[in-house]
Amino acid sequence: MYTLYHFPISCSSAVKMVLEITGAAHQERSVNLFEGEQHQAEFLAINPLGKLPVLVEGENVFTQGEAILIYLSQKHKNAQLMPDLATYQGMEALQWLNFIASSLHGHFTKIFHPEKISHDHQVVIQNAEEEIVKLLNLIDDTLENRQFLAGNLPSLADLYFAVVLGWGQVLSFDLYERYPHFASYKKQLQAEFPLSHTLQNI
Ligand SMILES: N[C@@H](CCC(=O)N[C@@H](CS)C(=O)NCC(=O)O)C(=O)O
Repeated sequence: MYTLYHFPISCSSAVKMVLEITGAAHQERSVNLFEGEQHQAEFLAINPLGKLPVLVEGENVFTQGEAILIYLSQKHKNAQLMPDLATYQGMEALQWLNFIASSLHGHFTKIFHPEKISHDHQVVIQNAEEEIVKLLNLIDDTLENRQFLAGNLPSLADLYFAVVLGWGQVLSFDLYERYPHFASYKKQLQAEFPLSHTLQNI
């Protein structure tokens, strides 16, 4: 039995999707990021960085979302959420996962918390959005020729990107109007994983 520390709309939703898809037994502990529960002593005792997601399995406490996702994909191989990592396809899926979880998510974090970078919030937000646009352009170009980020099979990178698509409202433009492939991509992804309630509602 896993325990996921989770807040809907946060990146812990990618882990939630994987738990739903694999059918792994799990329970949730809610950490309300809007109410600042991630900074309370009770949660900091579990993850001193005050970040979601956290996955607990028995005595083990796992942090860092990307690592958790890869761990679960390897433990629950039947779900086929990552190709064999020691292959070209596996490496490509890993690259995309890192692109989304680190580069793209990183720029969104600046928009969510501009105060951590500079008192000039507008400049931080504008610069971050410029970087996000470059990365989204690359994703949209990629989806011109393939169904999913790493090819014609979905992977963890797509589940993480689905979560990021849910953050579009913080941008100054409509994601689905600007990027012609995103709406059909999301539909195809949802069709691949009907068991994930979280993905269906993103
Ligand atoms: N990649 C890092 C960062 C994850 C992250 O940024 N989590 C966000 C939610 S999407 C969070 O918990 N933010 C709370 C905060 O920064 O106060 C990790 O997995 O620990």
